[in-house]
Amino acid sequence: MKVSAFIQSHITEGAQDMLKSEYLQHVYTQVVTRDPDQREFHQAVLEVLESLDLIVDQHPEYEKHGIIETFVEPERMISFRVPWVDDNGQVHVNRGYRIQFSSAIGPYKGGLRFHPTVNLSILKFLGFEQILKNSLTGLPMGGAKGGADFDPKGKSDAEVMRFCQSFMTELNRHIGQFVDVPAGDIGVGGREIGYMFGQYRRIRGSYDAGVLTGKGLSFGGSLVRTEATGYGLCYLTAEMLKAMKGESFDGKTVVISGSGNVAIFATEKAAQLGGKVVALSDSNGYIHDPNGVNLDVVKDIKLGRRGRIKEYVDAVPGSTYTEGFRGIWNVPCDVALPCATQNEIDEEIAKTIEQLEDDIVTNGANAVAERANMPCRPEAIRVFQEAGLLFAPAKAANAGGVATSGLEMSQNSMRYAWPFEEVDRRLKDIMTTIFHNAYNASVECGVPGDLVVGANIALSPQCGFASVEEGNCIDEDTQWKKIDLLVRCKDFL
Ligand code: NDP
Ligand code: 2IT
Repeated sequence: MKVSAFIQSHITEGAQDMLKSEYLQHVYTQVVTRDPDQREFHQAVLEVLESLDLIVDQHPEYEKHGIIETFVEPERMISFRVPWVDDNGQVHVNRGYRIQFSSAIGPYKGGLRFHPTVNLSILKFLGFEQILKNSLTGLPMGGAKGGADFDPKGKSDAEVMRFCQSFMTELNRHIGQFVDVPAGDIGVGGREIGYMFGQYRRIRGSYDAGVLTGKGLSFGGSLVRTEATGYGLCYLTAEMLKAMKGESFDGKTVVISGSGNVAIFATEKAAQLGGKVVALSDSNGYIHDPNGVNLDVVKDIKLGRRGRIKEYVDAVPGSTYTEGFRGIWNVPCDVALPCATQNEIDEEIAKTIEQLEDDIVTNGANAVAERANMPCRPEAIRVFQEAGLLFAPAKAANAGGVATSGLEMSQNSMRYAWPFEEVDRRLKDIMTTIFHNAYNASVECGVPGDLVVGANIALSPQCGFASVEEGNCIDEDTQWKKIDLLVRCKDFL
């Protein structure tokens, strides 16, 4: 047997173990065979296929229309060079990307990530999940993701500005308010969006406010967008606690990983809803403050000075700092909100969380809600579900960020800005609806309360059928006409 045939048969056998539908086995084998190194992408696809496995046999039309094959292949992948000059005049070259995954239900929409780990596998997984997440919001947005392997950490404002301008010099030709609307993600916040928006406006000579979201309030940004992902996570978690356990955040101890945009505003909302957040982290280590973290201090360090979380202990007596970011999950809690990055929680950490939550919780209302994208390994999710913990997957739990981006686009189109309370009310409504849609879908699939399945199933067929209704491939009749036309054209050449 040739090596490639051996690998192929190995992948096919693996797919047979994980999926019962032959159609989905075929799709998964094709995904892995095409891009064997894209592990994060395989993981994200497999999770969705495992959910679809529960319903796909009752829907032969999915296979007939090639819906799932269409779903897992991006419409377009753009990769480009990003040269920039540092403060010493030295030239550096990074690689930029935009994965335009699906525009079936609206313009491509999704964040930009600037982090040294950025590669095609990570951006494809993020873009793929974004399709489902965006459809869950009920707003007309397709799915995309982009970014660069650039590390903004330790760079001056001027260096970040030059990088963003160079990045947008290429990206501008691929985006537009009706085409593709990027926003922030890890390493891309208000500062970077501002620099990119300015460069877009300069190059295009046109004030297209709706081309980027997460903008500053003085140039078309929406109130609540900064807080939205963290707030939305807490709104959905609160609804999950209420609907599934008759509980609330009140009096609960909360641990949140990360200390970036999302973690900070999740901390704020969890505290407003009565929870006590006792630990936060960054990629170096974590702080533990048994009295509840002082958010003003955290905001000053992270948002004001772009410092490190360990500086917290200098300002707050009684708190401790421990090196190593994974140790945060040894801190006992009722509610765990992973807000840092993908695959931060493996099976071992999940068992620790489950054990610690068990030790201190007597009412059984303990919960894990993913705020980062795909922070939990599949084995970790199984540990939580088998232990009976409430579990909200990222696609549902962190949709508040992109939902509010959608509301920013609406306001830009109206040339009008809603007050804070109006946007916040809409965000809360959207998150509550997402929970109920996911929960109801889980019931319909015979796995009540499994929100992983619920979020994957709730609207994914709708995205697929939208592309079919729009003619996702040329039908036989059209194809023949086209060939006929080509033959006739050739006669004239
Ligand atoms: P930020 O860049 O503001 O913060 C990221 C945080 O995660 C920082 O504390 C960072 O620490 C930490 N972190 C990053 N990489 C690692 C790592 N490899 N190990 C441990 N910690 C790490 O990003 P956001 O808060 O915006 O994003 C956080 C997560 O939320 C991401 O998964 C993102 O995809 C997701 N998300 C973001 C949305 C948004 O609107 N911004 C919307 C929906 C999801 P350090 O400073 O040391 O790097
Ligand atoms: O992962 C995400 O949903 C985001 N980073 C936000 C995307 C957006 O377009 O607001």
